[in-house]
Amino acid sequence: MEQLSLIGPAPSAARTLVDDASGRIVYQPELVPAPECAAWFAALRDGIEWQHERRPMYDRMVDVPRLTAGFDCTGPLPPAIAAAKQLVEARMGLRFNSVGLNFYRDGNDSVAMHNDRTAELLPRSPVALLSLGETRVMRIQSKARPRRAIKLALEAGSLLLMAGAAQEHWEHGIPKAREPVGARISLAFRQRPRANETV
Ligand SMILES: O=C(O)CCC(=O)C(=O)O
Repeated sequence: MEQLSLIGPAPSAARTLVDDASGRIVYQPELVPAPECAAWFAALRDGIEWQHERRPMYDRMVDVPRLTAGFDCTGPLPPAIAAAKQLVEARMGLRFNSVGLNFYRDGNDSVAMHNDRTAELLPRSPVALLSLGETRVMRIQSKARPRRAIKLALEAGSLLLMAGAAQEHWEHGIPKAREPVGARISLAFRQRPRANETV
């Protein structure tokens, strides 16, 4: 199923960050042209019913420091998500059945270091993160010590692909920004296991 080559011309060369037994992590800048990035960002920012989740941490409930939303791709999708999914799938030669959205309103919003829960993914299936809006820095680090660490600026229109065993061996997160920064939206495309369905 996994096929990482781009279909059609890519405006900028992909950068392979990791490609070994621990997984494959590839950064593709400029996957989406700037006009689509701007249109999809505005449509999602203004048109999605964003959730402000609260989660237990130790003995109290805390705000999740970003807004979130999620869609099962077997049902109808907002047009901007359907268009983004179509472009990502065509470019990457992959299919996805789920998309999770994160809205980082400013530099105070973040996501802690984590890996995607492998029980909620098809075994060793790829996860593709599409970035819209302002650039934010992602930290990627190996679980094994001594840690290998990568700092990556996720630019608008870029796609970060984490494939193979990457979720087993690597963590990723977006720390709060030190400098003022505007809003960013990410779309995380995934292949979720479902009864009687292949993607
Ligand atoms: O916003 C991003 O690019 C990262 C999102 C993420 O790590 C997640 O949804 O699990």
